[in-house]
Amino acid sequence: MDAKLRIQELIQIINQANHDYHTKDQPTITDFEYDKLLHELIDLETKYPNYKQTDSPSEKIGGVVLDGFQKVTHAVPMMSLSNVFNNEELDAFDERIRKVVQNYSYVTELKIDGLAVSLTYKNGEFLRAATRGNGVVGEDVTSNVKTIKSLPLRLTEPIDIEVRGEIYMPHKSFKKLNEERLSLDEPLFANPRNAAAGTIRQLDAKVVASRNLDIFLYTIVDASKYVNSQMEVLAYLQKLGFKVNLNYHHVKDMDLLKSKINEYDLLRKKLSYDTDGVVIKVNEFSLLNMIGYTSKFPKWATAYKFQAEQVETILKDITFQIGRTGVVTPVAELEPVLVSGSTVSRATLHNEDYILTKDIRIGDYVIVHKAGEIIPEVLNVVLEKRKNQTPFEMRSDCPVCLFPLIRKPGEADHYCSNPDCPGKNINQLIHFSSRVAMDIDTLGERVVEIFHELGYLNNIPDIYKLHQFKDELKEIPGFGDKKVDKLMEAINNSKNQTLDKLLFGLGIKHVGAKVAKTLVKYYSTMDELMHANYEDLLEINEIGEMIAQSIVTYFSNPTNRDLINDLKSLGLNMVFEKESVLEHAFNGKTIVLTGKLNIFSRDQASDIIEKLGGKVSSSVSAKTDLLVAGEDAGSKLKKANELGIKVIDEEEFKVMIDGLY
Ligand code: 1X8
Repeated sequence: MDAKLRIQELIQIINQANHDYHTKDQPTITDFEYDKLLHELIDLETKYPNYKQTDSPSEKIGGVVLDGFQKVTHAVPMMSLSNVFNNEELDAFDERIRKVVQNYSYVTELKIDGLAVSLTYKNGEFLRAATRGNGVVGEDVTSNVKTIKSLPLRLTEPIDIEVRGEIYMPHKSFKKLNEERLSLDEPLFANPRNAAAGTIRQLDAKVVASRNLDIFLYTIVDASKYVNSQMEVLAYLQKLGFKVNLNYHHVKDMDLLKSKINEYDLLRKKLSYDTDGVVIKVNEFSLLNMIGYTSKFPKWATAYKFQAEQVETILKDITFQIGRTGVVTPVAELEPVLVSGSTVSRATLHNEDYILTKDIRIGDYVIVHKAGEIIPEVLNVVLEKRKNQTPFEMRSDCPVCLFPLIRKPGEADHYCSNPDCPGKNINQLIHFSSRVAMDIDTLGERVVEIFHELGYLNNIPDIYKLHQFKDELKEIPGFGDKKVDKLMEAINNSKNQTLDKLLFGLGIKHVGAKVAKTLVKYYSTMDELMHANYEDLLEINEIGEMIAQSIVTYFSNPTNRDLINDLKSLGLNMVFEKESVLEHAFNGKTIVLTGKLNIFSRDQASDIIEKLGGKVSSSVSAKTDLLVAGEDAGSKLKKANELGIKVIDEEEFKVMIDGLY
């Protein structure tokens, strides 16, 4: 078959399969068949780029990397909605409408907790997506929105139309993303809405494609050009191929409206995405202008807001847990309850101050929720239900080794004072060998615990001495020749692990996976980092006072220095092999950014400099090689001139990196 025809045919089949799966939730082909067809299409498009079509599903893979986002002025502003929180306020909303018009009905729809976008189609083809922004001016996020699987790139009719809806992150994708971030010691997104908003502002569309955002459409701009009511809008959007949330109802009186709202409140707990209320709109378009608008909201619509998911339960006990840094954390032992879809029986209480400030006591009724939809947390106490519980007192000794706990001035955490605490050590070992750190396959949590119990593993260097006990290990029930040999090989291989993974594995406070990666770019050997001083560390953009202090404190401790020296003599890699950095003028140079940049954001400019092998510093000194001065540059520009340091403006900067980013 002719390639052009086959491409057209494949696009048609795959788009239909996409629509069946992502929009209608009724798959018609298997994942395997889908992947096969998509591969065939991508192969053909690579061979015959001229035949690539604008609505090709291969467009959804991402690939565009932007410098920033263009501003978009909305032809019709994107308004927000007024809120009501109870039935009295809902009645008041209805009465204001009833004063103006009589024969009207309402449409109820779920309020999706995501971010609003406006999509423009021309001749039925997807042209542009813009965020709400401040309602008047938003940002062009077309290449990111294009990656959303349920979004049609071509409508079923060749019309010009602008539609609006909500982009959201389903719970499953959110959980996966946060679990990944947790394992990398990166800050968690507080909720799916923040995660969706953060994702849509990613510059790399491939990252967006990997995070599985989705979209529900609910409005047409200038809808009365096409249809006469909101019920018809929802039907027409579906006909055009859009994904519409099907939990909508046409309601004709207030009693029915209120009982529907109660139904929605039960329903939303079972859904796979966040909703924060019910949107209530007058259905008949002919009445809307009569009811009118305030400066911010339409008067013919409102949002009935739900209470956030918080659950009451009994705090049965407060126990204590030691982590890999030696911090002892109080943990709430709860009467198990269902919170945001899973049973919670333990929750963090953070530290002594958290408990005392909220006056949390054993035996109290407490309110729990899931921070970032993952970490169960006690929010507060139901004081009305308190009987005669005794106030909390922080434990004074380590739950594992019984050494005294110490709390340093200015810190909220309690530490075990035993430098060789077995509780701390075992958690350190588990972290060190984990996949995200040294990645020692088969040396998982359970194996570490067994070896520790039997006295073979007490600290990190012991891992690299295990081979001395190979014969003994093979005698442990469940181990045997093969398993031990495999473990020895994995341990040996881990000696060549990259320096950033080793650094992360050491468990230095505040040095997560990302910080470790940054550090090795500036200090490419362990020795250099060990001798780095506080001021030098602070020169690095991403390193703040807390991290810098923590690194200096760690390496000034003789126990830690001995540990590093041990690991060095055991043959661990202590050098970071730079990936072949382009030989660019920025390579090895210390560069300062100042003033207002217009083409790049600060973060982008810093990123680019670092990718080209330069260091970004925040202050001008004799060590500075180059100053990039944006608009209204002030004291740093003056100082650079005084020191005779080379200064370029943003345009020159752009020229210097042109073609590279
Ligand atoms: C915001 C939202 C609306 C709808 C659903 N979710 C939202 N977040 C809807 O109409 N179904 S309408 C809206 C707005 O007008 N600001």
